[in-house]
Amino acid sequence: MTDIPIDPTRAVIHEQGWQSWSPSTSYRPGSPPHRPAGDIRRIGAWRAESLPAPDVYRGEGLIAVDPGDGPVHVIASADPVNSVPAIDVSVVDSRAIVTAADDVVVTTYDGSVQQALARWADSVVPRLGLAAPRPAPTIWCSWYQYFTKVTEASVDSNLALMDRLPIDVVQVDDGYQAEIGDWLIPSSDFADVPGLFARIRDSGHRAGIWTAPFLVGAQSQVAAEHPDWLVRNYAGSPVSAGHNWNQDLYALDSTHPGAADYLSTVFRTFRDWGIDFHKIDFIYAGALYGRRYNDISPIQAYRDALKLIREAIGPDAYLLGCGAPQLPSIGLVDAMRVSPDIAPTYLPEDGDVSMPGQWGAVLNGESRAFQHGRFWVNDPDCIVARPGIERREEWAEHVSKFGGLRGSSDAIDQLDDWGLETTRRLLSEPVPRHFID
Ligand code: 9PG
Repeated sequence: MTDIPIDPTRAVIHEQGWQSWSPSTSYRPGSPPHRPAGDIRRIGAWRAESLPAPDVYRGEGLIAVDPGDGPVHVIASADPVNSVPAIDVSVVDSRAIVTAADDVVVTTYDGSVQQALARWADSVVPRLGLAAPRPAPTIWCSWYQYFTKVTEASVDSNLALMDRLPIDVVQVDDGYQAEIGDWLIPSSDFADVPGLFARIRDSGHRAGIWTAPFLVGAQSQVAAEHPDWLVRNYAGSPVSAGHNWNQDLYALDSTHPGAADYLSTVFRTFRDWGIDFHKIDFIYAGALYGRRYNDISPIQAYRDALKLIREAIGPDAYLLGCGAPQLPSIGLVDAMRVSPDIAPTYLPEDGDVSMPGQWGAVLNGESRAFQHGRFWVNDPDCIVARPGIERREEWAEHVSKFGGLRGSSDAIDQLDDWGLETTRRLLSEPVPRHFID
């Protein structure tokens, strides 16, 4: 569709990944792009419908080519929130050959790749009539210390020490619920979920909760009772939304009136419990291809579902997207996770850079810096500063430089002097309006 002359020794190609965890980074021609370690990873952290040929650079709705001897070319969807075509770049000698499945627009900008992407984002803001994002609260999150083993008692014990840190919101992550999809049924480690949120508020903090609202676990009650609420393929089987928590995952069909009602009830209930911070996770599942009750595009279904959640949580609640398609979320969230998870280890477990580890978290946090302050507040993932976190000093530096939303995720009694001091500093620092001017 277009051919860009390049200097192959100096050129750079910048891929934009589909969702929060999908690697987004720059490559020199000839260096192989990161690719998923297998189908489960592709569905759950890359893009289910997208498997580029080897030796092709692929951006989802957005890719940039810096030819090395001239202005940066930004190739982007003509309608980035509603249509996210895969855009491929293959390099042949001194040419970058761009092909795309749908309408894309090529614009050239002077400066670095990040500056060019920032200029492109600047052009999107007025086109969509986006307001400047609200400043983010500071949060404490249970995940990176307790993972799924979180208990009501462990949250309470941190609540008792919370005045050591400048925290606005105490956010309970994955683990309070009985199953993935059964958001109003407590796990056996939580005797009184609404009571816990009341105690959080009584302590002077705002209350936050994690959900994966468009996921339905195969072992959940909602899957057993409402098989008609699942997105299906044309053969009639539920579409795979991946595999995690030792079970197959399906996608909730938010266009089904019963499922839509259920989603509303869940979030209205949380609102009644006094919760006004929502981390909605794994929301790529709302935009998977498949057969839905209403025959609308996956992205349309996704955007409608996010609006439904906003309606239920109220206009003042703070909404953080995670595992979220990036471009289709513009205008619908206050903050956005822009990276794979941070983890105690630097490298990801199975070598797949979309998986938890500081390496992938830093790559994406840097590559998506241009989004901050334009589309939303960038969430680089939580500060973890306790002893035992590999290369914790480097992580703190990254959060300081690229952290829009600032959160802490250590058990407070595990922090040594350096950890406590650093966490306090990162939570108190002023956050710039933009990371890239
Ligand atoms: C809770 C966590 C935390 C975390 C999120 C998300 O592909 N995977 O298997 C995969 C699992 C977990 C994960 C990301 C990917 O982490 O980013 O902050 O909320 O869920 O389960």
